[in-house]
Amino acid sequence: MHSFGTFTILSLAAAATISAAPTATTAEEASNTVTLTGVTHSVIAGLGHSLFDPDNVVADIGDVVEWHFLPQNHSIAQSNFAEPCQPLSDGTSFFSGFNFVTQQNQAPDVFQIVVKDKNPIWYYCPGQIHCQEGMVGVINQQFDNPDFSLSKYKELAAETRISIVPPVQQGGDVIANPNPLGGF
Ligand SMILES: *[C@@H]1O[C@H](CO)[C@@H](O)[C@H](O)[C@H]1NC(C)=O
Ligand SMILES: [Cu+2]
Repeated sequence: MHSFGTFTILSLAAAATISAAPTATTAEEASNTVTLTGVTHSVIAGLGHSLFDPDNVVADIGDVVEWHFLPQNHSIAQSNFAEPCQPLSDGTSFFSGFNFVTQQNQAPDVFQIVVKDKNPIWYYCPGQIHCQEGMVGVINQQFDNPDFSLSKYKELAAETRISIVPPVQQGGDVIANPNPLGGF
């Protein structure tokens, strides 16, 4: 019994090491909690070097938001409104990892998330000083509340000194581009 306990602890340690590696929520897992609508919103990451286009997306629950990556080394990470350029403090931020490096044209892979509720989703590129330069975006901004606008979020982002890269890739899927012309 005692040695079994030791074995269990070792197994848990091994499992903990594995789960620290990048993981992804699949659309299949997501569809357990929301019904997918089949609608995809494409966003270009890296337009004019460091912008998102469109940077303001209105999506329904069950829609997919899909980022396509232009040169050179961009990434997608979730923040809250008041603290741009850094991940959520509760560790739940989605983060695509830096998996889209390309010197020209768009990267072969895209990043997808499923919209699970109608709350605003604020996000940024944690590469270099892109967030400070305005590489930020929102899904489902509340347009009737000017205190929480995308332009205000950009102002707050420009005032930060550095960007923080989230520690864990999670909360979405990195997949081969299913929609090469999406967003272009
Ligand atoms: C992309 O940027 C990230 C964050 O700065 C860095 O860790 C990574 O090495 C970069 N990748 C390449 C290929 O430059
Ligand atoms: Cu970037």
